[in-house]
Amino acid sequence: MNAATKLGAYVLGLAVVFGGALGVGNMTGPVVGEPPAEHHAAATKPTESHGGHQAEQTKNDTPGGLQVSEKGYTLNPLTTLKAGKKADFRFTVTDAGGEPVTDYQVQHDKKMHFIVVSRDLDTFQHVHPEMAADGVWSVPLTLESAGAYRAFADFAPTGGEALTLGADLLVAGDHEPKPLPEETRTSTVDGYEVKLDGDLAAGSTGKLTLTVSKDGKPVTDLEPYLGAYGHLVALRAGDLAYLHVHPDGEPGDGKTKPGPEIVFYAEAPSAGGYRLFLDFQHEGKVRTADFTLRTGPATGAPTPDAEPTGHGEHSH
Ligand SMILES: [Cu+2]
Repeated sequence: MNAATKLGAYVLGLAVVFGGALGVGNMTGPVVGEPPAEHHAAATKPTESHGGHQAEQTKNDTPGGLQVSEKGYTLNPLTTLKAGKKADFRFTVTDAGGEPVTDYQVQHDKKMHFIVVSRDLDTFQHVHPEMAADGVWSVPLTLESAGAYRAFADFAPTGGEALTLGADLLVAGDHEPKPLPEETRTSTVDGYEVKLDGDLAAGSTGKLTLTVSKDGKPVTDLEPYLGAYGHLVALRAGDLAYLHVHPDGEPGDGKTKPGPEIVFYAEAPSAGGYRLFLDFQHEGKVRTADFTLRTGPATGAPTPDAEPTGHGEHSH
């Protein structure tokens, strides 16, 4: 048992945040967690207001995903990948005693969310490994090109708090890194167009609205994917820190519509460039839209595009 575990506070964090362990706030723990699904109600705690979560998120502002080892838990990649070759990528998470962790809580329908991005933030994959009885996780993975990648393991050990650990994966060969794209607020994928409204603000919570359309028509029948209509992962350019992101509402709560808008609240730990990746499901298939935002320094004033009410409720 991790001595640092502060279960009470942590449980709050668990309830609300979005998947991706976005740990702004070590103590809060990152999280994944819209608490939707009845079927894992035992693992996650009852829902709780976003306001409640925000209140408790102020203790420590070190973002998640920056460390390979944190709070006694360590991410250990066991496989070296070759460019363009699909392989069974294996890893463990070990505890303070060096033993592989085998007991995990379910967050967003899964015990492990595994995200791999190229270090230049050009490519993104969000996959769900399977764990063997000995605690070794594995997932088929292809990294198309050579270069440096960052892998994030987003999980919560049973009895511990949610964590996002990050490890570098290096793929041998020639590599041409891409510069961070200019600010991009529209993303096209498989005939879908996703538009991003709202802004990230350093040090306060901003509202981000993603609007999905297809062939020029709003998509109003998005399908729940891992307990939400969309999953947003946001990473800071320069060090790939995870942002704290959580969705506004969830399928079946009586007020959240299945599109065309998906609303998130996110807080940027600093001014700078960010890449955002949205997973959404429609007609049985999950697709990823990507965006680039640049945020200015904290001003204490509402960001220009933020809606007064949403912003007020969520700032702190
Ligand atoms: Cu996941």
